[in-house]
Amino acid sequence: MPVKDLSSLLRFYFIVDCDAPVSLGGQVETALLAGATMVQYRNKAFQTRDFETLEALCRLCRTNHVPFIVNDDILLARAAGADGVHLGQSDEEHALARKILGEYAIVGASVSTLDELEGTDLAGCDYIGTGPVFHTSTKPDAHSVIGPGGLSEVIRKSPLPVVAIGGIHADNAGLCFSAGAAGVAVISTITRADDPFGNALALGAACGCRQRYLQTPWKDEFVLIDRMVDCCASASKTSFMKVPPGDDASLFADMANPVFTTDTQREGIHFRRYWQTMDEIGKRAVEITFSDLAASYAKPAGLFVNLCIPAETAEEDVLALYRGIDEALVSHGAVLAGGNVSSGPVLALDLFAAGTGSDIFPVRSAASPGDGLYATGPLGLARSGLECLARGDFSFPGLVEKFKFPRARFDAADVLCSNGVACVMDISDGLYGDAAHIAAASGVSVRFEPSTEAVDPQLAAYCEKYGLDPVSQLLAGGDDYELLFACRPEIFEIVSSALPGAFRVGSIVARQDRLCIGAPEGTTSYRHGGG
Ligand code: TZP
Ligand code: MG
Repeated sequence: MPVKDLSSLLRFYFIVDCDAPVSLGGQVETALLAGATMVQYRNKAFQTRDFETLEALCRLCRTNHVPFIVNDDILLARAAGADGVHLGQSDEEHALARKILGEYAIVGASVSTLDELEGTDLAGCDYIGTGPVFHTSTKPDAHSVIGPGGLSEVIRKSPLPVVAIGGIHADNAGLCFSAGAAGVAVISTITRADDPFGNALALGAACGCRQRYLQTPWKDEFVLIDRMVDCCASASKTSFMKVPPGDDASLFADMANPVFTTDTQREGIHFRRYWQTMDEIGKRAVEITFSDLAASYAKPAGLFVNLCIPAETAEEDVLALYRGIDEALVSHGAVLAGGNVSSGPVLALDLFAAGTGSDIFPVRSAASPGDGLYATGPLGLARSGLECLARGDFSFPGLVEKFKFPRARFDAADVLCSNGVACVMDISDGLYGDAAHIAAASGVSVRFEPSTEAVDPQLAAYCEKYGLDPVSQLLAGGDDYELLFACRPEIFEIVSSALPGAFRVGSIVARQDRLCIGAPEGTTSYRHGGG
C-alpha cells in the first residue's frame, strides 16, 4: 500500500458504532477532533438506504485527510470511494480487494491468533488487526481475550504492521504500544462513554496524536475565487497585462513573439495527495507547464488555471494550492492571468501559459546526422523518486526531491539560445520516448550511447538496492524536465562550459528501420504516476 507511512496512519484507528446513541457523523467528528488517524465504517446490518450516511462520512474524512476504510465489503468500499477495506476471516480474499480497489487502496485483515496468522494468505494485505486484547462487550462473537502477551506474539510473527483491538482505552493503550503495535483500534471508549470527547482526547494523547481543527469543504465558487486571488501576490502585478484577472478575459500588453502552451495535472495520474502537499502540487504544476516555455526559448508572462475540485476538498487545501502556484509564478516573474473553477470527481488542473519568445523558436525537427544528442542534467531521478514514494522508501531524498520539485530550465535555455541551438525539447516522457519524437520529426534516428558515467550516484545506489538496470532507468524515466537538444559536437563543447551538468546521451544518425537504436531490450516510454 504505497501511501506515505502506513504505521503512522494506523496509530489512532476509530471504528464507528451503529448501535450507539450518538449519530455516526458526531462520532467521527469527535474522533477526528481528537486526532484520529484512520476511520472505519463498520455496519453489520448495512442496508442500501445507509449509503448516503456512508458517503457523507467518507467525504468528512477526505476533507480532513484521514483515510476512510469500509469493513467487510469490497464492493461497498469501491462504491463509496473509500480508501480501503478491512476484511475478517470469513470475508473475501485480500488479493481480490487489491484487484478491485487498486494498488493504492489500504487493505486490512483480522487475525486473532498465531494459528490464524499462519493460515491467512496476506497477499495484497497492508496491515493486520489483532484482538480482542482486553475484554470487550462490543463484539459478542469475538475470540477469547489474547492480552498484551498474545498481541506481542502475533506482532513478532507478523510481516505487516499490527493494530491492536478490543477493550482499549486511554489507560491501556500504552500496553499495546509497548507490545509493538503500530496503532490501536477503538469503538466503545468513544461511542459509549459518558464523556466521549474527553475519552477521545485522552486516547489521542496516549497515541501521541495531535488534536485537529475540522476543515470545511469549499462551497461557493465566487467566494473561493476571491480568496484564491487574494493568495496570489502575482495577480496584482500588471507588467504583462493591461487588464488583470477580474473581467471576462485579461488584456495582455503587446508581446514580442508570443508563445503559448498548455499542460494538465490530474490526481491519481500526475500526482497524489498522499505524497505531496497542496502547495507542492501547485508549484510543480507551474514548473511543468513553464518547462515547455523554457524548451521554446520563451520567458513566462501569464498563466491561466482551469481548476476542477472535488466537492469535499477543504477550502484551505485549495488556497494552499494557489499559494504554491503563486510562489512559482513570482519566482519566474510571471502572473496569474485568469482561470476558472468547477466541481469534479478528482482534483485536476488544466494550465495555459503565455510567454515572450526569443528570435529563435527551437523545434524538434532540426536534428541532422552528425549532431550529438545531449541532456542538460541528470535523468531517471524523478521516476526513481516516484518509485521511492510508491514503495514507501524514504532513504533516497534526492530522488524524491527531483520528482517533487522540478524546475523549468530557463537558465539552460538561455545558454542554448545564445549558442544558436535549434533543436530542443523538454524531457517529460523519458529520454527514450522523447528522443523518438526528435527522430520522427527530423527524419533521422537516434543512436543511444548509454554510459554508466551518466548515471547519478543516488540513482546508481537506488538501482543497486532494487536490482534495476541504471541505464534502462535513465532512458525510461520521465518527469525530470531537463532539456534534450541536438547540435554539432563543437557547439556542445562551448555550451557545456556554461552548463556543467549537461552530458551526451547519443548521436543523430541517418534514418534506420527504428527511430531509436542502442537502448537495452524492453526499454519503454515513461507512464506518468507510475501507472
Ligand atoms: N474486533 C475484535 S474486538 C472488536 C472488534 C471489532 C470490538 C472492539 O470494540 P471496543 O469497544 O473498542 O472494545
Ligand atoms: Mg468482517
